[in-house]
Amino acid sequence: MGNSEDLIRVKLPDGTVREFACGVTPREVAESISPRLAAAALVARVRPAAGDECPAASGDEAAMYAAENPHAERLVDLSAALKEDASLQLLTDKDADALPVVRHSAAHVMATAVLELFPETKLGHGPATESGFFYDFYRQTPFTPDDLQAIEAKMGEVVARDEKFVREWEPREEALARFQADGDFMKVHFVERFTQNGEAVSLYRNGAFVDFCRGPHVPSTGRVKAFKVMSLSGAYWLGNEKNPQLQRIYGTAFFSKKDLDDYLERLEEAKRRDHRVLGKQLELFTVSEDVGSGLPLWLPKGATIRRILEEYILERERELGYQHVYTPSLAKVDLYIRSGHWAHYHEDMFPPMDLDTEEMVLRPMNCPHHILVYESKPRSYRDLPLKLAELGTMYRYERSGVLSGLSRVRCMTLNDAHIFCTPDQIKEEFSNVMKLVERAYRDLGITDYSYRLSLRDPANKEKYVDNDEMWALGERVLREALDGLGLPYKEGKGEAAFYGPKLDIQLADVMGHEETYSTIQVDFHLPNQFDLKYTGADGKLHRPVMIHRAIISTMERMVAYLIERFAGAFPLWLAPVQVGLVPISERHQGYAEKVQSELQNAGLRVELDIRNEKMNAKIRDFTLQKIPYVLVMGDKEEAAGAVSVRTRGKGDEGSISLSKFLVKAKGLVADRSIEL
Ligand code: TSB
Ligand code: ZN
Repeated sequence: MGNSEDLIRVKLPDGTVREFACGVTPREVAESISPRLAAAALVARVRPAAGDECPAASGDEAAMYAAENPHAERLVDLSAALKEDASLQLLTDKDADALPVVRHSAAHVMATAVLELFPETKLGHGPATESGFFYDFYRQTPFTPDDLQAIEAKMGEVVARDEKFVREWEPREEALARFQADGDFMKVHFVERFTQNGEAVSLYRNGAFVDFCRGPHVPSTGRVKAFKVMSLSGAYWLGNEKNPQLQRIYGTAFFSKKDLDDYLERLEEAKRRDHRVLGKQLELFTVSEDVGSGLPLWLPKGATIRRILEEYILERERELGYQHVYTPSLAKVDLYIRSGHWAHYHEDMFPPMDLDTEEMVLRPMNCPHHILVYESKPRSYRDLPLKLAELGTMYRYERSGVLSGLSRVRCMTLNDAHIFCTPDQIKEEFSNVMKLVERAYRDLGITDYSYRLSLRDPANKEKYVDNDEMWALGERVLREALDGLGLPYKEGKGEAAFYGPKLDIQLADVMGHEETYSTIQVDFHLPNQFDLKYTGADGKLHRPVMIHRAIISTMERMVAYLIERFAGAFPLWLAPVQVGLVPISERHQGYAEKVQSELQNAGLRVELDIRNEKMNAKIRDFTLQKIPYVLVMGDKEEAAGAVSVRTRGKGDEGSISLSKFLVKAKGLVADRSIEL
């Protein structure tokens, strides 16, 4: 496709176009620009000038091995020959897109090390993942922790040898015969699945190691600068338990030692905050196999936090004119057929219960029930906006692989409401909901959040109501509201509810992993399905619009977040036990009980430790429970009507009068202060 027989035109990111001999490599182009760039480059991004502009294939298994689309933008080795006019960008460790290439190259380094140490091992595949890479191995003997260490050390040697990654081509039949002869059953499968008869298959060699792979890779093993072997898990070949069990070794790699260290530090921090660990340690919740996965049991202390949250949000909603209802957690299947849940949300529902007279189903959402409350009497424009709210318990059949502690469960209670309003009222209601979200986040100490406009995936017909006009309208309304409030947002295709687009509010954990918490959804579908009406000022019947909204998400997910946000050290107003009391000896127990009842009468949650233990042991136990205040009482305190205060995170703050302590503590609770 060059201008003449032997020349091609290469367009660089600054817009300049240069001519090179056909077959020039990105490395040679880089060298012609600057030796520094050539040395820093890891991989090249190429977009053929003649090509359509379809985006580069993503890293899933198929894309890794499938034949390259010659016209797509793609990443290529620095040693790849360029044979047509193209735009070219050289990626260095400044480009996030080069990181998966480093990680996949690290997977080859790992496989090299494994084969050197354990030559009988058979290779599966080794893709980059969001947080690193893995490689699947088949070997009868399980790898031990010592083996993993040896593998990591050997990887260090492979990196130090700085072997070039060289791409080679082999006729398919020869490659297959070789893999077959070696018993490489997984490679045989990949070659058969991802290449065609008569083709040459793509191999990558470094030193003596060869892998069937499509690439690209960094230029040499030495460019894998910072890596770590992380963990080992089992996986069945092709996910089928009848197949041999593979050993999947996970690793991670970064551009630099510093990036790796930062990541490992964050990982430690995440472990320290893990709500599943803290939930156990602080006695907040438990999951019992006798009940089932995804069905947590709230222990008294966790239930206390939840109750406070519930009361908090109910109070805010009452102030804003919401009306609270109670509705049952199940309904006839017909209700969900009518709403469209049955057609579009079936997979997320528990199977129905077949009763003699009817079929019932656990509700996956509360909306249909609230719609029936709306319908319980004729409504006029004067009733609107009508805001029906409920801490609604619902059930979703989440796949067992995605369940996690409290953050993703199968039985959940949502701070739910459905606002029935006229089209004119949408904007104001939307903005009121946003204000409430911001208020609640402020009170809960949540500062880091982002907005996502969740749209449907128009290609996925089963998952969404099919009505283009309605989707366009919902999207426009949300965009206008967002722009009106000046809120920055990103878009999430395929993240909408089946009945309409959503504005989701995303919170990230320490590892940067995002989940949706608050959500506001504009819905033109359900009012139609249920033929909802109100009498307008004109005396005629009109169709209301529905806004679905959740402020503090499900109690489960929000408590999971708060546990991690505060690493279990809750602000005073949320702490299940706010004050721990430690009498210095038995003879101070009477005074301690007096202090206890005084604090309790003031509405504080108090625990008195009367075990026959040393004072220091009691203080330590309260401290481990992350209780905000520990009050110690001996002769001196009793005589003065005082308490000796140990504040969480601050230590011994000396004696103050009980009344002063009370005023301070009550003030912090009333202000919902984050600090003590
Ligand atoms: C807001 N009908 C609407 C409602 O009126 C609705 O149910 N929306 S939802 O499907 O997006 O769910 C609301 C919120 O529940 C989500 O934003 C999310 O924060 C939370 N949630 C969803 N699934 C789970 C789950 N499996 N475990 C815990 N919380 C969940
Ligand atoms: Zn709803």
